[in-house]
Amino acid sequence: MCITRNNKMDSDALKATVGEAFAKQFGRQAQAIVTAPGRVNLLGEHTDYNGGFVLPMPLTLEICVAIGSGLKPGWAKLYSQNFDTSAEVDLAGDKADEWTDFILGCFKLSEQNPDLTAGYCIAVGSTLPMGAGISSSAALEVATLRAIAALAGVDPDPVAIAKTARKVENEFIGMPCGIMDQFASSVGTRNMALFLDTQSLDYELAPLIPDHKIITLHSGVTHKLTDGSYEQRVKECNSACEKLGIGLLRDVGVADLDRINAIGGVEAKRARHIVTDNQRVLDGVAALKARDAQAFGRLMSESHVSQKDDYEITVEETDELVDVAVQLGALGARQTGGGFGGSIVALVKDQDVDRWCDAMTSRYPQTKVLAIT
Ligand code: GAF
Repeated sequence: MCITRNNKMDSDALKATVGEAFAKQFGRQAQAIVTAPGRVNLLGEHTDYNGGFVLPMPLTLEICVAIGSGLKPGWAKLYSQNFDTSAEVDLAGDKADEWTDFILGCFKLSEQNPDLTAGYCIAVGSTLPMGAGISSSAALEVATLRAIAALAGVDPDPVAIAKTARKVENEFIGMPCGIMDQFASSVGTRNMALFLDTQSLDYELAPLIPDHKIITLHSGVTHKLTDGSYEQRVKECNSACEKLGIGLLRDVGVADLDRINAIGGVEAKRARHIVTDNQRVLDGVAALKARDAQAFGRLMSESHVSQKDDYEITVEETDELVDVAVQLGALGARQTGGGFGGSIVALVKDQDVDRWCDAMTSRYPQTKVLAIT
């Protein structure tokens, strides 16, 4: 049976356990406790730093941050409940290539301009696995920025939070990502797909298809974007733009495919993925509105092939899982997120969900169903 696959801990329960951990660790009550979700992306991969379209959806898996004042001026005392680890961070210091960098970056770049000469205590807990390609770092940034705002008594603008969280990644962490993950975490609504134009930041919520579920399945291969492959893709897209004489790959579309193919080399492949995945987002939104599960599933599977052949960000394990997912009855499936492992996402009819989950996880014991939405 497929009954315990979704994480049972909801936001309130997570907040309660992180609040307790905070009190135990720091001997005082937290002054604010907030959460932020991870996301699964349905269509439009690596399109965000090209000014394109994306279609992510927030998950019920979240990161929780509890915050309060501290005793050591100029320092944040941190505690990770999941890893039972403590750290002390100098708020005047630089990044240390640790998980604490995400929090430090938020303190430095938050629009609330927190007093960096004051002391802070922070406890972090999570139902969101790391390395699963479902945006644990964006969720940590959004939760930390929300916590800093809550401590200042401010109700922050979700779009501003998303922009600052991306800035933390780009300017403090040094990761040249787009805004999809931070936007989905800060602005998205549960159980709704978020159609975002990453250039204008115009967005629209689109309902999921009735009688079907979006299943997020961790492949068991840890996704890591720190080995330079992500930066490499960004550079290749920039190089494609130079060859095409345009500012952003957003400025070309499927009508320009002949021109794109003519530039040749790796740039043509990367650009082809971006323009076709942009188009798949537009077609996917239309399919959601028409409640056309067959069409949506087909777009998901086509997107996987494009990620595999043109963007070259899939791994053997996710390629196999996607193939088998469809053989076992999914209407479509694709690797989701930054790539090189992580999770796949599949569209499955309600009536097939239990059988499909059981078949996938018994055939591939290293996989785990993370969410059924
Ligand atoms: C990662 C990045 F952080 C996002 O901005 C996006 O580019 C994604 O990979 C790929 O679509 O999650």
